[in-house]
Amino acid sequence: MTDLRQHLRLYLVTDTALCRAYGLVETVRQAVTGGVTLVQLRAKTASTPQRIEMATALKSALAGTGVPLIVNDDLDAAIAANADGAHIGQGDVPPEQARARLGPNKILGLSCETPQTVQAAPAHIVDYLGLGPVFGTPTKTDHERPIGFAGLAELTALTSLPTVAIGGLKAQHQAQVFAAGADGQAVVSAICGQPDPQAAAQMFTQTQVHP
Ligand code: TZP
Ligand code: MG
Repeated sequence: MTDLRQHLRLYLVTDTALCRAYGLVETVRQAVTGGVTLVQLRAKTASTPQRIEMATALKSALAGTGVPLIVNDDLDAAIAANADGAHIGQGDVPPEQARARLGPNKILGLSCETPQTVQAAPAHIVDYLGLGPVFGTPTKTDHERPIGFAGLAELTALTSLPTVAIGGLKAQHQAQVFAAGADGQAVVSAICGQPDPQAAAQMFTQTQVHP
C-alpha cells in the first residue's frame, strides 16, 4: 500500500444525512474523483447489517481507485465488508482488542483529543491518530473542547505516528494543518452535502500545500 501518510492527506468522513442529495456512494465517487485519498464510513445511527451493506457498496465503488475504506466504530461491519480498516475512539473497544479482531494487515485509527491520550496511544498497535476537534463543529455535537492549531501542534509533537486533523476544517486551513505537523485533514461537511462534492474536494487538491 502507498504510504499511509499520503492516504491521510484528504480523508473524507461520511455523514449519511449530509450525503442525502446524491446518496452515499455517489457522493463518495465524486469526492474521490475530486481527490479524496481515504474514505471513512461513519454512520452513527445505522445498524451493523446496514453498515455492512453501505461498506460493501463503497468497497466496490472504490475498487481500482487505490483509496482505502475504513469503517468507524463497527469492527463487525469492517470485517464483514472486508474494509481496509477501522477507526475507533477513546470510548470504543480498546485498541488491543480491535487489532486482535482486525488482524495485523488492516489499518487501525484511534481518535485522541488530549496530550494524555496521544501519549497513551499504543504505537505498535494503531497505525494513525485522528486529532481534534480543531474547531467546534455542528457535524458532531458531542465533541470535546476544540484544540485549535496550537493544540494540534502540541499533539502532533507527542507522537511519531501518522496523524490526521479533524473538526471544522475547510480547504483554506490546509497550510495551518500541515504547519501544525499533521499529515492531513479529515473533513465531513466541507465535502458531504456540498452542491458539488467533486469540486469541493478539488478545492483541497488545487490549493494543496506541500509540507
Ligand atoms: N470527530 C471530531 S469532529 C468530527 C468528528 C467526526 C466531525 C467533523 O465534521 P466537519 O463537518 O468536518 O466539521
Ligand atoms: Mg467512535
